[in-house]
Amino acid sequence: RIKGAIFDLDGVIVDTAKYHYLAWKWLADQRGIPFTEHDNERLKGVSRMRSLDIILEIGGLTLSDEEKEEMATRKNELYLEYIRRMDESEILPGAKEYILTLRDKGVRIALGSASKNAVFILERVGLSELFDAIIDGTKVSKAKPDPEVFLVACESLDLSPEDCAVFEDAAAGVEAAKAAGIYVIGIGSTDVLGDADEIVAGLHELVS
Ligand code: B16
Ligand code: MG
Repeated sequence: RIKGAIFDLDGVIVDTAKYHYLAWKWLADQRGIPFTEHDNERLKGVSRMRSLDIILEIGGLTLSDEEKEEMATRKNELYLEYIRRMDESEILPGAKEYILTLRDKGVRIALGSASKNAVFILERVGLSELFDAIIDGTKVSKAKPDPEVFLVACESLDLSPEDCAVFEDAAAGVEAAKAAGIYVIGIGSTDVLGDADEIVAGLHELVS
């Protein structure tokens, strides 16, 4: 029986991957980099800078740190244009219901996301109040698959990793949770989440 539940954001609570893709795609097109939705899978759960490195690698392009900084900032401006328009209709099926069920049982709730825009997104979709702790890309320095984000989430909930469970849709996130010694429920398909302790298609499957 778990005492704390740590949720990833993109791919678990909302589908912001489509907006990340549109923003990166626009920039990749500008640079003549062939970037597909299939490639976008590799960006899931990894930091903004790491995402840029992957895209540049696909294009075989080397940029200066300054140019990279500029490109990442531009990407975020484009991304913000999309997420600014989000509302509660974009919460993935079952996510809110499942979090409410856990809260009713006294389970403490945390967010464990790589995104620096996590607080803004939770506010847009009206879920911020349901979280006892929000650990995101602004609070940790080591990106998934490093366990830092999930370990800090456990600490913030005042619980040990053995008492918690992580809900993750990305391979990097599953790896991070495992490294933190936390039970992990993969959200999505078995081919990317093979290392998870359990796999479900979405949180709707867990709502009784
Ligand atoms: P930002 P998660 C991750 O969110 C996304 O999956 C990943 O694609 C993105 O690069 C990362 O956030 C950073 O996002 O540019 O908003 O800081 O899945 O960890 O909730
Ligand atoms: Mg994710």
